[in-house]
Amino acid sequence: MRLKNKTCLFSVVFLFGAYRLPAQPVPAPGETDSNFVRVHKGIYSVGKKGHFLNPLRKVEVNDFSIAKTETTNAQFEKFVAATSYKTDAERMHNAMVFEPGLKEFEWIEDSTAYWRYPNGISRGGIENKMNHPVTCISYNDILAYCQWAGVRLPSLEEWEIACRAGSDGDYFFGNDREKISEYANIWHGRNHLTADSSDGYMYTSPVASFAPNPWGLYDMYGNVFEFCTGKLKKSESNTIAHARGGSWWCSKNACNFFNSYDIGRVNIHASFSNQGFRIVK
Ligand SMILES: [Ca+2]
Repeated sequence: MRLKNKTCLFSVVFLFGAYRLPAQPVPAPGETDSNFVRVHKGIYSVGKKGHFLNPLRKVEVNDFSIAKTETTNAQFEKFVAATSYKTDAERMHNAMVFEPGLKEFEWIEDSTAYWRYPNGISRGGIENKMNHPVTCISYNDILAYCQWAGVRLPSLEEWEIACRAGSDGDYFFGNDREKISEYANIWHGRNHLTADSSDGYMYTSPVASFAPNPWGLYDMYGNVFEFCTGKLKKSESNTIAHARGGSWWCSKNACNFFNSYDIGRVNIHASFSNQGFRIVK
């Protein structure tokens, strides 16, 4: 059921009671080392000269392994099957969904939407999309998944180091934005008033459908925004989380965050059909 239209890519919603997790996290099936890229301890350059939120600087990180792909519906389903976890969207009925015809940055709050029906029941489920990234899950839900799977999210810096793969331009492929279509599922339409499937996908695409970055990581730009841990400043509210890399919804004219430096902000209990995650261990 459609409730109301809202102009809010980054919504503010309310906090519900904490979900109690099983005491013993178990490894998520299918997550083997071949699905990860190892990044070595070292000092790396991140940020962009003159960028207000993400200025050019050096950061030091320890070794970490980051998933080659975004976490899929199939992987999230195993978590739910093992724990009977209820996502924020299922409990709060606050998920934000999209359909063509909406103005820029306008989304619809849909009480029927959650990860199995990421754009609402009327727009179909994920039965044939089990290899697509899971969406309509909140940062809060993702932390629960990570605890169960014995993994974690990348920090803002780790995500960018992995995304850049040693590059220092706006994109891991240089500064020519026109090449984005080789690497990312994004929105190519001038606006969101009419559908755009010109790259094969209007909503999410199966993970690894486009070319990877030089380190073998897929969908670092586009497909879904990827949540990261960390704050942009110490005073930032604990109800705000950050996500990077842009999504299928993002276009050149609206939220062109499919790059190596931009950082979005989202309430930790908000659920959108263009938000997902990849894991680190
Ligand atoms: Ca697309």
